[in-house]
Amino acid sequence: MRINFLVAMLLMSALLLSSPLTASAAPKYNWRMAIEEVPGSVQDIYAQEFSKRLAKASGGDIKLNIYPIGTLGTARDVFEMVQDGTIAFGILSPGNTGGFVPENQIFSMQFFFSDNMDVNKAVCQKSKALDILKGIYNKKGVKVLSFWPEGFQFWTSNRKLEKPEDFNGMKMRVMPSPMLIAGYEAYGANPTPLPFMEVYSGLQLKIIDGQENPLFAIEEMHFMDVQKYLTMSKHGVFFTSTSMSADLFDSLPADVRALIEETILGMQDFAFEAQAKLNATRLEKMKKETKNKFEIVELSSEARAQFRKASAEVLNTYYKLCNESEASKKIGPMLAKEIRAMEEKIGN
Ligand code: 6CS
Repeated sequence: MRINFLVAMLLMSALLLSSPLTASAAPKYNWRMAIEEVPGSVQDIYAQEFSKRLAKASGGDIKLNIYPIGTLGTARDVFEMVQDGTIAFGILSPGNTGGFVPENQIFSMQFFFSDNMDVNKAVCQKSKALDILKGIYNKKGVKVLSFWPEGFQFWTSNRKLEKPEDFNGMKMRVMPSPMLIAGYEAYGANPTPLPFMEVYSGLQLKIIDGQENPLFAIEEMHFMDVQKYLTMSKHGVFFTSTSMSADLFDSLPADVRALIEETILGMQDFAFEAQAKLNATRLEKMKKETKNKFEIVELSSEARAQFRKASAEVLNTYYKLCNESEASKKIGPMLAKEIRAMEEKIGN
């Protein structure tokens, strides 16, 4: 009798433990977040941390499910899914979305931002020009919670690139932004837009001769295995944004909106440190892995001045691509002024 009672108790506790009643309550907000990069990337590290912080700050009410590039489509597909609210969050980079928000193509200007990444970070965090840009995104259904840099852009190629003429006729892969195309046309190159996940095979099959990306991405996508040269050009900055469906954001209670915005603010330093660490360590990793076969080309300040000069006129293309919109005419000069003012404040 006593043994039967004990067995019954044990069975009951086992049932209780496996019962859904004892499982933690389901999150109130179960959202999808798509990133444009692969697991282990800067965007992935950011999204994982953002998800943890949102869950903690909301006491488990918010759950993010993260989808790396390819799992929900291309970067452009992801923009449209955030726009129509199919997914809640996306890390959306201007280089991929200039076709949707032409004014964001100012981010794709070469030799426009600062050589001091702290300046670029500070401008992302407080900028009247970028507030105008955020307003344009908002009208298109996308709430930009923050813009942030993922690192300087560098060239990889199968020919040595030391002056603008070296780009002559070169099939340079770019993200699908008309501004990026204009930037390389100014050097005489033959720019070729291609989705991120097709770049490795494009280089391998010699459909393209070169591409641009931050160091962390060059390493994790193994571009160094199918390219001869890495030019330390720092010709641009890879900027991205943490964005949300604007309709969804607006439909949320004020306290949830505030919690999301506070969490985003707290992510600023985290994002900056993540990109700095990954870019630094992966350059060393590449050198080791390729046994220094990936030739590193340093650009002299004279060479950079030549590229800078060839790039300057592309600013006019920016205005044209924006149909000479009033907003673009404000954003261009305002942003340039903010960058220079920040350089004066904290150095260049
Ligand atoms: O080159 C590209 O297409 C990609 N590069 C990075 C660093 N992130 C996403 C983007 O699509």
